[in-house]
Amino acid sequence: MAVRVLITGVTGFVGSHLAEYALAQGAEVWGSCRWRSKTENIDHLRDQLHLVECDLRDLSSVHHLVEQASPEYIVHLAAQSFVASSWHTPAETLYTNSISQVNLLETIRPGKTDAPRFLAIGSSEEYGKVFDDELPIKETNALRPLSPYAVSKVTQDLMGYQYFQSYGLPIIRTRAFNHEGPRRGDVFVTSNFARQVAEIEAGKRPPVIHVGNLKARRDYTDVRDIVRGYWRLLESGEPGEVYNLCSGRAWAIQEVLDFMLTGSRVRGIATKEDPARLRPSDVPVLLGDAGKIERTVGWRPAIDFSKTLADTLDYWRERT
Ligand code: A2R
Repeated sequence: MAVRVLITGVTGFVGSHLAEYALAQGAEVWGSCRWRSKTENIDHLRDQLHLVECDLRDLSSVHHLVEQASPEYIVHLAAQSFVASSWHTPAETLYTNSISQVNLLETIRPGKTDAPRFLAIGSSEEYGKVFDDELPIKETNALRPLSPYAVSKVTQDLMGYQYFQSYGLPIIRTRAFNHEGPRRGDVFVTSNFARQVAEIEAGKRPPVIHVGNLKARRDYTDVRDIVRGYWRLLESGEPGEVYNLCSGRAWAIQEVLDFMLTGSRVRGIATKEDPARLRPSDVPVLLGDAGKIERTVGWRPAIDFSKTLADTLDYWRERT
């Protein structure tokens, strides 16, 4: 019998890749979307997915969603996912990210003996301020969040811990570091650079790339590796535990930019700093240790990040 998986936020960047992966594993895939959700990421999968309309902030809609899908696995991806937006909408970010998850957990709690295995999606942003002697970051590191988004993810993470402790729900918590690839929203830096380069190549904008903080260093993994890791955790992660997903190598944003410029078909593209792209406090370095997930479920990334960047650039070239 095919395993039934419910993916909240299936229309999003990660959701669409996870849906592809789950279908390839032979799973029956259910997903939540909103009436206004853009479906371009999943249009190619439409006839293989069961879609249920649901705003996760509404408890009765969440009851309906879970009843319809009757899942054995839930991957709760839906969120206000963008750090930069969270500075402008802190209340909405905290509300959406915490209330959506508590609605799901309250819905599965009464039948806890046969409750679905639940993946709570945190983020490396939860670590926030990290000192040099704490690198690479293990799951035991202190959480010192530096943005409203990060606080919302700490809330989701600790809520997962509390529901596991209080009710024994099979909740596995994740803290993925940056993940990129085709379909990434253009508000995220790698995708944004790729889109700008593709538009310059197409003659749609002058040969100048607008940039923010190029010094920040991030641990990047391909989204296709991340969803494979999520699936391994669904199958055999330890409930109550938390897992980093990362590559263990940090790229400066400057290196990402250099890669895009070198790969561009236009020579001599200039860069210009845009103050609107700088944040009130930015995490300088995020570099993770993926030893725990590797020991537990045998996962490690397989796709080189230069391929991720090249595929992202091609994605924007096709769309431009
Ligand atoms: O905003 P929509 O309608 O396009 O749908 C987004 C969905 N979403 C919601 N779904 C139901 N009720 C809500 N109140 C609600 N708010 C947002 O979450 C979309 O389908 C998904 C977010 O997709 P992306 O922004 O592309 O996020 P991404 O990169 O796939 O991140 C997945 C997870 C998130 O928890 C992030 O915080 C984490 O990975 O890094």
